[in-house]
Amino acid sequence: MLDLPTVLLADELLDKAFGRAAKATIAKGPDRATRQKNLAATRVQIAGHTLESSLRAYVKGFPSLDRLPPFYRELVDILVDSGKLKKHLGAVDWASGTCADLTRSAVRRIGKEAARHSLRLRKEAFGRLASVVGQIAGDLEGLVAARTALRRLPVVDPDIPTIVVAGYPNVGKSAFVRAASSGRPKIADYPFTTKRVSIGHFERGARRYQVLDTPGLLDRPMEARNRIERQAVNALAHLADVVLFILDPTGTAGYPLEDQLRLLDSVRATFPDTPVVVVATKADLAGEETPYPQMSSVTGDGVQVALDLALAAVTSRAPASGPR
Ligand SMILES: Nc1nc2c(ncn2[C@@H]2O[C@H](COP(=O)(O)OP(=O)(O)O)[C@@H](O)[C@H]2O)c(=O)[nH]1
Ligand SMILES: [Mg+2]
Repeated sequence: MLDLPTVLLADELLDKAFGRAAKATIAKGPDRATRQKNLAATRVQIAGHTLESSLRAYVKGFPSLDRLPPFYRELVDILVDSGKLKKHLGAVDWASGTCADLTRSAVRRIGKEAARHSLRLRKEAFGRLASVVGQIAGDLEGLVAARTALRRLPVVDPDIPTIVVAGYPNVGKSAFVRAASSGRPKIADYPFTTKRVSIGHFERGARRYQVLDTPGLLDRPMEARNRIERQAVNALAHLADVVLFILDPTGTAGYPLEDQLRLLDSVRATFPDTPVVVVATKADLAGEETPYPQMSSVTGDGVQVALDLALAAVTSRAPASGPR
């Protein structure tokens, strides 16, 4: 979801900058001495500019965490220490400016001094640039790690209405998301658990909706959650316009109906501002009676009705009362 710049480590960045500089082999000038000075100045300029602009692009390319949608902000907070990230970006910004200053003064000196000093001055400038980049080597490593973590965020659209599916394991949540989706649900990494989130889309008229299956988060009593999982649930609360709670009254999931109803209460308490719609699934199999509408993801019966009920709950909600 986040389009982040590729960040090079210190050595890679220096290789790139000095490699580009080395490609400059001829410089203009009326005589040999001037050409020698110009070549040294050009090399310093190329190396310095490459470093300055690459580092500046890293700083600009990282999203301002404050401007992310709340769902992502909450997840980013789990994945990276935003205080550290700010420090890394600050250091890289400093290095970018310092490379620019060093380059300017080195080029000026090469211009002022005799041609026989050009080579030495160029080497000194390269040494200083390398030293500046070396000082932020750890910060670049931090950015590379943050980028790796942030790229694993699930691609959800925080702006389209979202149905979040809940219920015990094996009740048929994934089967429902598949049955409800017009295409194949996308499977995305779910950074805070070993599970993977699946995201399906469907249309009603001109409007697009997404259905989200979040294994490991809304399939167990909330008390069993660790801090990170609780934060992930909080992130979901920003996203969910409605929770569709799936009951399996057939016993095939291995959880008694009584336990499932207790989880339902817990989910309701977790999302006090979000409507929760309940459906009973696996209607193609024999099961206990429940007062809830029935569906089967195998035959497809009742799947559209379940979606309609969920959407009716979304649209009837007063927009100002939501967690957004
Ligand atoms: N007969 C029947 N089986 C279903 C239905 N929905 C899911 N299942 C089966 O129940 C098992 C668990 O389904 P799954 O979607 O993986 O459950 P999840 O853990 O809640 O995501 C799988 O073997 C599915 O094929 C249904 O409507 N009818
Ligand atoms: Mg599943």
